[in-house]
Amino acid sequence: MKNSISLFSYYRFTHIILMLVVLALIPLSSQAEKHEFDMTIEDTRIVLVGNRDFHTFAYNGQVPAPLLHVKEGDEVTVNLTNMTTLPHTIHWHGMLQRGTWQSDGVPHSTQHAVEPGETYTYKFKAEPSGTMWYHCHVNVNEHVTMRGMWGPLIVEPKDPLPIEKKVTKDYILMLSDWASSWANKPGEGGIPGDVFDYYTINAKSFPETQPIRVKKGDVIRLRLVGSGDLVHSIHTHGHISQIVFKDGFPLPNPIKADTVLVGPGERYDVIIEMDNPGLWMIHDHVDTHTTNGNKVDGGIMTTIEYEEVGLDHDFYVWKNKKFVPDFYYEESMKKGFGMHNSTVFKGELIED
Ligand SMILES: [Cu+2]
Repeated sequence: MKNSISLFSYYRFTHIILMLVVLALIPLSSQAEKHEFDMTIEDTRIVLVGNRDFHTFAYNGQVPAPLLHVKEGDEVTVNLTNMTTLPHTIHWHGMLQRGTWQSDGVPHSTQHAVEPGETYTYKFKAEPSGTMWYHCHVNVNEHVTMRGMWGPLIVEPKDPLPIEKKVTKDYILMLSDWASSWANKPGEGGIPGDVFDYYTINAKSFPETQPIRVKKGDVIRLRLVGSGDLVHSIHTHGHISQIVFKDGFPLPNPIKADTVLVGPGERYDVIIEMDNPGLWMIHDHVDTHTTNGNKVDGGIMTTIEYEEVGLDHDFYVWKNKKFVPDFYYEESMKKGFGMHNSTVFKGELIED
């Protein structure tokens, strides 16, 4: 009798322990995480190409701004400190801000702009998922278009699509346009009639952009972000691009294309199978966007480099190029969730 009771309590005990373990593990995968990031804005000088520099108002002193990588449903808190001499904000482009409209970052509408020396805290839930971005909402024409106030916000979906799971390399390409007449006149510019004469991917013009290095069998995802003022027509040679997401939302049927139009504010996620070894151009098909200060070649251009074919071809422009990883945040994207600063994008601090 005594034995059967102790056996019964033993089973009950192990059952309870097992249930507790299961209960603890199940929500772990779906549980919302809390992230808190401190961010500054600093007067910074960056170089687009050659000696073409620009005075920027840089989040954490870099252009593009740091990668914010979170999961759908996570709670995000960002303490923003303005160390420049002009007011700024952060608008979290694409976030629904349900119940948190005062974190939408729009001066005169949701908050007072963050004055020099002040700190403002943004708090919101990361929804919906997808390729999002963040940018200042004060004098957008100047601050976003030609002062580099933009960065990527990637919200991973709870349930990724089967095609997303095939991706082996993930790249972020933020497209911008710059009018050099305002390069060193902070607080001015961004007016009708501005003549844009520099065009960039992640704030660099060809030949200062970097190659996309792949091998046969890779499946790459290009997250194209229209962070400037013009429409860009991104053409990939030798491959079929599948447009899978528009502004973070999955398309009911992915569109096959070789050219993708990206307008201001828009995002397109393009998934491409690397099935054709070679050296292949990716460029803006708006011809004027492949110039630097009115000179060809330049602007929005890069190359897909397959390791199978090597770089040792006398015609290849980037034959001896110094390779800088993480230019497309591809290394930062592997680091898991959080805020990732990148030395690649760091500018030179401008002291008063
Ligand atoms: Cu601003």
